[in-house]
Amino acid sequence: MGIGTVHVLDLESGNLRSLSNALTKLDYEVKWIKKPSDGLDEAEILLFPGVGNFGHFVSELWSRGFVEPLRAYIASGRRIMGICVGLQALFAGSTESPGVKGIGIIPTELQKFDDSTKSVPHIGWNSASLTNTEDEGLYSLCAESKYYYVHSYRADIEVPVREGWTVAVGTYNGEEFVGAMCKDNVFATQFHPEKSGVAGLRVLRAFLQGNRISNAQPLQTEIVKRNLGLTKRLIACLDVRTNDDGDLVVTKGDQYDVREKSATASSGGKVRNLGKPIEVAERYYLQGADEVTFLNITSFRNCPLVDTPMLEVLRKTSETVFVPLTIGGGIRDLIDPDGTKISALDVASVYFRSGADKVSIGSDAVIAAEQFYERGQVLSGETAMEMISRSYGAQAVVVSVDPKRVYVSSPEATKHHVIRTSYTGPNGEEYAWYQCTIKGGRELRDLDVRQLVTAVEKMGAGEILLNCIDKDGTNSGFDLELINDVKDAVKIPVIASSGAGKPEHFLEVFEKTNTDAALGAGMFHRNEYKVADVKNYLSEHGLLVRNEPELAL
Ligand code: 1PR
Repeated sequence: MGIGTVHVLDLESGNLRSLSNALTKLDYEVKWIKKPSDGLDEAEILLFPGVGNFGHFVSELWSRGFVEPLRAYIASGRRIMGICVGLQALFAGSTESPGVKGIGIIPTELQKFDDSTKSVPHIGWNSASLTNTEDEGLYSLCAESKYYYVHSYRADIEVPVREGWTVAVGTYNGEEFVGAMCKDNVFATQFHPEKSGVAGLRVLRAFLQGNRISNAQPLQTEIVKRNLGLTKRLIACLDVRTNDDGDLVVTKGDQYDVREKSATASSGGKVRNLGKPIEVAERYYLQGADEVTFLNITSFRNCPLVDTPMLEVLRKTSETVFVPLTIGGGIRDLIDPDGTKISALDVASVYFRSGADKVSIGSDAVIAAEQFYERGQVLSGETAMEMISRSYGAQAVVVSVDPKRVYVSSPEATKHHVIRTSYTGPNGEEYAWYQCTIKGGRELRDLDVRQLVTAVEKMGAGEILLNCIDKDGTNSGFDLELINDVKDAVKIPVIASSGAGKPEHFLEVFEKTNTDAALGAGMFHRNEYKVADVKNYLSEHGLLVRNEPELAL
């Protein structure tokens, strides 16, 4: 028996499992409301979560007859908390979906972030700071904490403040936005408290308990100023597969070869075993990882979807790990061994329902991009990326890229986009292009990385996970030339991956490229460094990172 009951609006959008896990962790029992007659009348505390596209979400509210009952609920004085698009739906509308009316208790529209100087969507850990010195603190929001955001449209603070709302602000490269806001019985956060580690759980708990000014943080302008803005995001990645004994293990390759090298040792030739996925993920969460990514690296071998062991890994991990989880490997149209066809959208839905916040698409994205060019750069509307981002939002779709360097003597020697490289090729070549691969690097394709990333951005990808086969597992640092080239080509955030061997490599990639996030694997799996070591190092060198000062709830 929990300590209380909370009603949660369920419009089947995105990952409600994480919210439910967070509420279970806080000892609350969840009652789902799919239609107004599901108990909205008797609700005393209502959570109103939303993800994805404003128009899609708000149209669902209208078509299920929720708008008037929600207005009545709010007017009754009972507590309600909007989350992400749940906050946005309280506004009159959004330029994301012209003509679609929101609930409208704040008479202004959301605007898109300016993407001329920064990546959009705004993804990652940012502040929600009370900047009005009269404010006494709000539902445990802490000036020193960071919260997880993912959105492309922002609510301006001016109108809510004028309308008497208490507003906690975030800033993203000079643009301010509402991070959280409160007036009487209505509280809303643009960030995801259920994905914001301990800091987010504290906010959720304070709201559930009705402690509006609990743990009030005296406003210290210096702390607020120092902590403003988006942090550099650090991601721990777990390549997962079944080993020769049939166990699901975290592994790590050298340039994608995950088998032990020594043929004489007893372990020679076997799949490297670096731990159990759920335990390893929890360890990185506790060390301060901003996100955890699982890549099911042998996904191209068919097995029935419902038996995919990664589903259980996600379910269990999401019970204890309260930061975003990405799952990659096998996100494409599938045919189960019994002949049942399952669309990529349905595959993704199964993963979201099991606790994933994002899906990462590798091979299927390359094939889709090739077809996009064959059609003369025309969208089909039917690729996995397009379908998943239409239903769940672009932020839920990551494209994982596995490129290999190809050296050429001059730009004319290839039809592909080349870079001039300072690491010359084996025959002194000064130019290189990056060739896309599929099936974990096993198959080379006639497509360069720039063609791929520009095509998938058009198809609705929200983020690029940029691996590099040449650098993978080498501990020699990231391929800065590749990262700069890709950053140059797209507006969506890029995660630098492959080659991290020590904290200095993370500092280098953040200083010498505009990457939005960086990912490490081997150096963490081998216990050479903890995630916190990297964060401390970056912080000592003046970079803004998320370092939760207090881990106890
Ligand atoms: O093609 O959609 O089924 O997805 C398969 C996914 O599995 C892709 O994302 C692909 O990158 C990944 N994958 C396939 N084979 C391998 C392999 O290693 N044999 N792993 C593989 C790719 C890349 C990173 C790695 C970093 C950092 N792993 O996630 O962890 O390179 O490593 P490091 O810091 O130790 O250098 P699909």
